[in-house]
Amino acid sequence: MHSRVFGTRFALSAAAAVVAVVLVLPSAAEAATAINFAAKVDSPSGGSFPSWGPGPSAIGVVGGDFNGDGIADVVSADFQGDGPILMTGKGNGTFNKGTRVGSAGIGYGAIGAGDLNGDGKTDVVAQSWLSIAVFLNNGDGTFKLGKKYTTVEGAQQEIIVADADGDGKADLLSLVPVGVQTWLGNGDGTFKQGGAALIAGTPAAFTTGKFNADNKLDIAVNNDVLQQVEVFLGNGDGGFTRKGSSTSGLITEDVRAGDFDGDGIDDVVTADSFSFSTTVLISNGQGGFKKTNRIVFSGLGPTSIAVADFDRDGKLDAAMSAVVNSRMVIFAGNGDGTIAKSGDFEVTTLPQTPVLLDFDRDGKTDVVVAGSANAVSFLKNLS
Ligand SMILES: [Ca+2]
Ligand SMILES: [Ca+2]
Ligand SMILES: [Ca+2]
Ligand SMILES: [Ca+2]
Repeated sequence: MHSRVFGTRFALSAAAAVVAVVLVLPSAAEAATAINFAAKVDSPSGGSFPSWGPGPSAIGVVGGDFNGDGIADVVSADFQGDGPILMTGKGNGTFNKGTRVGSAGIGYGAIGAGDLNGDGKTDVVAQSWLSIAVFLNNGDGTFKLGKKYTTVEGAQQEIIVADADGDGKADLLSLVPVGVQTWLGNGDGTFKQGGAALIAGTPAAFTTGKFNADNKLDIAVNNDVLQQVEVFLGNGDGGFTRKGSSTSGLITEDVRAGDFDGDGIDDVVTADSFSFSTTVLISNGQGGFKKTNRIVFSGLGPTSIAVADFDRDGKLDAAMSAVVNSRMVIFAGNGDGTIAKSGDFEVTTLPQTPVLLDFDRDGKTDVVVAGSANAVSFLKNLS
């Protein structure tokens, strides 16, 4: 069932690409901007990840310092392999060959990271069709397999580490067929099932964020059936209450929170897979949205998006993978809730989740992305 859904998504994306190429060539207005990146530098993974192509997960790679040397690393899902892969950073934007985080079985397409047992070391969690696996970090980039939990994925797999109930212990939020399930952390790397955010439709992706003025963790979920983003305000106990919603694009594969208009409340940006658009929905501060800013034909096959301030002007920017032509599309934020496409850069084939961190330690946020060519691409920020 899963591979049928995935196959359909990709086939339709590819078909839509042919139409879009014809339509997009004459116009693509690009803003003048100070944001710029060097040509890609690839590091081979040494394995066969990520081998899934587009579809199964909104977040298939995460960044962080997993071996405690102060240099940013990446952990990637290895969908057809036996557990996630760690590639440690060399500090110059290149990475060492991958090592397996642990053996948990195949089908883990979604990855999350955070300190799950409070020892100050960044742990890894992965979601497959039917389970969640925990990998506890020994501190040197080796891990011990923790408990596994039974679940069922949504339209995609996605798992995020966050403190949903505000008790200082990391919790897990994961996509399920009816929305997002909370797993409350016990503080020792184990979890118990908590509240949920339920939607009428099929959830394809979600993001954590701050969608009203209180300090309880909120989330926004993309509903693939209604083609809209739905905001759920946190109850403070790991459960959520649905508030507003607004239309995103056609088959949105990813949604991320970020404050694009500088009012202190998160907005959302979506990668609209089948409409080839990128949509910013501006929050009203009460869990709803008040304005839509959409860039049409933003990229060929948007599949995943992430946010950061690339040029350090205090205005949030974004990077989006375009899977059909293997480009990383960069958007410059104007600070008023609008964004403009500032360029796109060649990356490895079938690029998935952009990871935005300072990988070469020059103080500027770079882009790293994994694709289907057994490599990660590094785009050095020259802004
Ligand atoms: Ca490191
Ligand atoms: Ca907690
Ligand atoms: Ca805002
Ligand atoms: Ca900026």
